[in-house]
Amino acid sequence: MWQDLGPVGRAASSGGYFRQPFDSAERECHAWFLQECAARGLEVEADGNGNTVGWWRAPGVAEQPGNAVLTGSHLDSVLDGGAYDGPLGVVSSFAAIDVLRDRGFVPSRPIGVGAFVEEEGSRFGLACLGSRLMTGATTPEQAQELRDRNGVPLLDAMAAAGLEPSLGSSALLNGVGVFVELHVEQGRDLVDRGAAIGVASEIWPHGRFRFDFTGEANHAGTTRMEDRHDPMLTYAMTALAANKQARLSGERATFGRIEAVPNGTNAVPSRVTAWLDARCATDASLERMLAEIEGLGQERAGRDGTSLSVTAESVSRAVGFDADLARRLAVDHTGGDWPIIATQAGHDAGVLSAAGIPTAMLFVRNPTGISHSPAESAEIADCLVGVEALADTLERLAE
Ligand code: HGY
Ligand code: MN
Ligand code: MN
Repeated sequence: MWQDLGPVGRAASSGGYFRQPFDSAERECHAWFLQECAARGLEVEADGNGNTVGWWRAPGVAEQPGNAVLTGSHLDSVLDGGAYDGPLGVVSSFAAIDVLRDRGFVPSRPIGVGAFVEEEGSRFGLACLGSRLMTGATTPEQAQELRDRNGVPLLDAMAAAGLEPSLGSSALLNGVGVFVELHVEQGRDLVDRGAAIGVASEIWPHGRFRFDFTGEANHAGTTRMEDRHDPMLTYAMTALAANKQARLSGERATFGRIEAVPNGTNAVPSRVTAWLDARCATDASLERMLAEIEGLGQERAGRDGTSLSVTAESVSRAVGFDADLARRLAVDHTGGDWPIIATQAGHDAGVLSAAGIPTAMLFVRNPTGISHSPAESAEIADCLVGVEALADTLERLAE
């Protein structure tokens, strides 16, 4: 399975992945998903948001409400992303079902493998769009306002990919009693602990905020420095202030995306738009950090004679996973209990947990801890341990 997915959407230059939702590479991943479901006789169900689940219902499995076990992850990637973030969870879910069948295990509950769409928000800007629509955390009205960087509306992108979107409506979670997502670790906690598998305790609150710096376009040569209203300067000082705030509080602030208008070489820009990704230990500290950074930006704008407006584009509140479930899944394994660790990375599991579905995450060790980069990695041995761990977990949940 890993080799089949490997070439899909991979850039020859960087080795990174471009699997943005509803584009050809991501749709090829989706077709692969459907093939793997068919190969295992899983019954495929899709919703109007682009999410899909393949169900394993052993013969005679009673369909009591709230007793289904859902696993899976996402197939879309960030721009120039790694191979594992998302797909490792989906491939491992199919492999775990194969392991359970090899063991002769017959689940007394339905087991589903899910593929959630646009988890990264890398095309339409809202993280976990598919699972947010599925749980109602985002309304269809909000979602249909979303556009990609070329101005293509979400519904047009879905239709262009051959889908018949019906945003918001989803029966995929009906009857789901528990969700468990396996994911490559995006950090070095497991490396430092010498553990191959970890269980998530919480997801830090985090958000994406668009900073619009407006100045005055002018000639790069004839305009004296003291006569300028240069938004690039206000942006630069705000980025440095954000970095300092995060270092002081031991939290996270990143400006990774920027657009300058008109982006000319010999002109002071009229406008600079930059996106801040901020992640903090609590909701309150996230709000505080944003206020600090915006305040420092406004102060600098005052000195530069520019203006700044900040718009929250995607906010994910703190997620505390079900502690009893985490402990139940983490203990009593050959080789010892799995560590229960926090993460600063958002996941569909966070959205389902916030919607009240008992949810757990399994992390697989990433030797470098690097993610959202072509350098993201995981050892095949650890990935295979992850498959066994997911199979054990599904067995505990579905027996
Ligand atoms: O950005 C995140 O936290 C996640 O990887 N989507
Ligand atoms: Mn990611
Ligand atoms: Mn992910």
